[in-house]
Amino acid sequence: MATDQIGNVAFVGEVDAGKSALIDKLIVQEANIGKTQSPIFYKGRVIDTPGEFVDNRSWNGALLSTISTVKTIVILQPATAKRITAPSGLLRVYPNKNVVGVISKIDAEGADCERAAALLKQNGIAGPYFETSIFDQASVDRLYHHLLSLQPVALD
Ligand SMILES: Nc1nc2c(ncn2[C@@H]2O[C@H](COP(=O)(O)OP(=O)(O)OP(=O)(O)O)[C@@H](O)[C@H]2O)c(=O)[nH]1
Ligand SMILES: [Mg+2]
Repeated sequence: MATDQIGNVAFVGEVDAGKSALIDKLIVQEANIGKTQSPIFYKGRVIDTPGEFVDNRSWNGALLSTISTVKTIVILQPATAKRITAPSGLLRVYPNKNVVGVISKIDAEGADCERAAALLKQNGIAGPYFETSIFDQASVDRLYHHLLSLQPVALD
């Protein structure tokens, strides 16, 4: 088990995309896997955001200010979704951040990874994409190691 913790990263995506469940598998934390009501800041600046921040245009501003301080944004596109999870153009506000595309819930019924990848690509999110299931730790670990390589942070 790695001793390093990922940090300096915000997770965004529609309601039920699987952000909180994925963070629960990625970092050691006080479990918080119910409905996310407001941004949650974990050690090392790992930020969980509520899906409403992308789903409701009127909260897009709150999303932008919440993620303004992190270096990396992880955008979750559920393999089950038929539409893009992030409003087009929203993530282009910060051109200097890393944007990592994650195709989540790949084990779920109706999952279609190719459709999810096409949606991410159409919306300007570059690959490679990380396909994850919270029931497949190896898939979570691949994302973990990528995030670590982007943001090697020394934590107390
Ligand atoms: N089958 C499957 N279910 C998942 C996966 N990830 C999350 N879920 C389930 O999807 C539901 C929503 O997951 P959350 O992590 O709470 O979703 P969220 O993106 O944090 O949602 P909000 O907090 O509302 O924005 C929960 O019932 C999870 O157990 C996955 O990889 N596979
Ligand atoms: Mg949540």
